[in-house]
Order: sequence, then structure tokens, then C-alpha cells
Amino acid sequence: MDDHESAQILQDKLKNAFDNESIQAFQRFFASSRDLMSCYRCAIMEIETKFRVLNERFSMHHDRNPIDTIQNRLKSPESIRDKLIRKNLPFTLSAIEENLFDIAGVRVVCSFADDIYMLADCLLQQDDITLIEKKDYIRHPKKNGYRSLHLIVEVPIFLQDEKRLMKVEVQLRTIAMEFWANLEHQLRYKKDLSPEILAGIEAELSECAELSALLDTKMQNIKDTIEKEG
Ligand code: 0O2
Repeated sequence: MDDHESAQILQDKLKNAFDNESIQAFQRFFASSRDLMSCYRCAIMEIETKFRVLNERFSMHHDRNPIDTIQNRLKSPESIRDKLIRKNLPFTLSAIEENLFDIAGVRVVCSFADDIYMLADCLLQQDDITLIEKKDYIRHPKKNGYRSLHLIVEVPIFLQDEKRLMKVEVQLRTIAMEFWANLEHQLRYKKDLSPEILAGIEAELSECAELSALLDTKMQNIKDTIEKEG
């Protein structure tokens, strides 16, 4: 059976399962959610551009790049659904926009710890950016050792005939913090372990987080010494 045939069968099954009104409601929801996701993509572009501009200007004046990499992600429909259920929220677009502030995410990986705060300050000083929430997991790491600076910001996007304010989650971290978070994220899903092994792994991960924090401090100190001498 080719793709076209299986799509046709699915469509017929859906037609039998729902009345016309439900199908139309679903189509309307689908069209508006595509529109909303497109707006989040535009907001990601705005925020990324702001960081690229800051990187360009800083490298011109200081001869080095404070940003190592910039990544972005749009939350998947499955993650949105799970979060709505977790927070006991209805499956509506307004519930998504008003309550889930991490649909659009931009992660900025910095060379040195000081660059994180410098870039965050530069972003927040811009007159079209509004800070909604700040979580400083660098000064106050999570119990497992996770470190990063999280900002929820609101940024305007200019569409054909309207301006919309969109929320974006910005995560700023160093290369060492990124290294730890990526590996911890992978290991978190290995759940079929005994409680003793799990406790041991958590302790090891926490120790690795401390080592990565020490590495950041040492690298920062080396840079400060070079800049003082140079
Ligand atoms: P993904 O796939 O990265 O999007 P809230 O959004 O406020 O309801 P929470 O957990 O309080 O929920 O938000 P918080 O603390 O700001 O963390 C949100 C994101 O930070 C997570 O997104 C992760 O990307 C990252 N993060 C937070 N804690 C940890 C951690 O312990 N380890 C790692 N590796 N990453 C972490 P999501 O939605 O979980 O996933």
C-alpha cells in the first residue's frame, strides 16, 4: 500500500469517527496552532539575531567571540501536550500562550562564565525586550548540580499587519555546563537501574558538576590574568 492509499484510509476512518463539526473544529485548531508555532519561530529568529549582533560587535572591539554556539528548539507537540496535562491546563492555544513560556527556546553557549552575565545584561538592556522571569542556576545550582542562567523574555515580532509579543526561554551556559547538561540529560532516561546504582550515579554526576564548575573558574581566572597582563 502506498502513502496516498494509507492516507486515504486514515482520512475515511477519521470521517467515520468524528462528525463534521468535530472535524472542522480540529481543522481550525490545527490551522491556528500552525500559525502560533510560526510566530514562535519568528521570535526565535529575533532573539538569535540579537545574540549574533552582540557577538559580532564584541568580537570587533575585543578580538574574541563571547559566544561559542547558539542553538534553538521549538517544543514538540508531544512535550506541549505532556506539559499541559502536568499543569492541569486545557488543550487550547490561549492556555499554551499564557502558561507555557518555553515553547520557543534559544540556548547560548558561552566561552567563559563572565560572558553569560555580560550577554544577559546586554540583551535585557534592549528597549524592546521585557524580562518575565529569571532563574539563576549558576549562582544557585540545582540539587543535582545543573547550572545555567535561564531567562524568559518577551520580544516583539512584526508581521504583515500586526505586532505580536512572544515569549522565549533563553538558556545561557558555558561549554563546560553544556557538556555536563547534555550527558546528564542522556543518562536521566536510563531508568531501569536499581536504587543503589542510581544513588551512586547521582552522586557521581553531582561530583562531575562540581568539577565542571571548577574548570569554568580556572578558565575564567586564566583569561582574567591574560587580559590584565596584555
Ligand atoms: P527541553 O527538552 O530542554 O525543553 P517550568 O518550565 O518552569 O514549568 P522547570 O523544570 O521548573 O519547569 O523549568 P526550568 O527549571 O527553568 O528548566 C527548564 C529547562 O531547563 C529544561 O527543559 C531543560 O532544558 C533545562 N534543565 C533544567 N533542569 C535540568 C537538569 O537538571 N538537567 C538538564 N540536563 N537540563 C535541565 P525541559 O522542558 O525539561 O526539556
